[in-house]
Amino acid sequence: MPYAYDTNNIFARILRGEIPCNKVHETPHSLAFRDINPQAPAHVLVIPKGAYVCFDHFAAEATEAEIVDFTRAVGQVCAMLGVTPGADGAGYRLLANSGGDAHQEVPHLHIHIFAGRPLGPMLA
Ligand code: D5M
Repeated sequence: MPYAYDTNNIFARILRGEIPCNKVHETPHSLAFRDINPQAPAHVLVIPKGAYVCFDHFAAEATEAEIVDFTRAVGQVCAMLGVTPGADGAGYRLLANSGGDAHQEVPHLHIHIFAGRPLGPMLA
């Protein structure tokens, strides 16, 4: 089934500059900004600039340039936040809610980066 992308979703509107965001990082194919409702001291969302609904849409249809750019952007943000794993116990959690059972609220692919405190065991 083809993916139906809602061009009026809130992240599409951020990408068009119609509403502001607290930008952390930008690359040719990706944008990172602070989550409006942070669940950790550092909570950043990384999105591709392309119109992809969810992770499997992106994985199937994004160009290799977009995939490399997006993957690197996530890593760059982790480095910028100073949370890459090290002897000090730092670390982070990545999450991409996709679809109804995962409670995806915004239908534009986004990777959550959570960091800045012990995050506890993985939730199902
Ligand atoms: O999570 C969607 C996330 O998007 C949720 O943590 C709030 C965040 N959000 C919603 N609107 C905004 C704006 N305008 N700026 C920043 N962050 C926002 P999901 O994974 O879809 O459940």
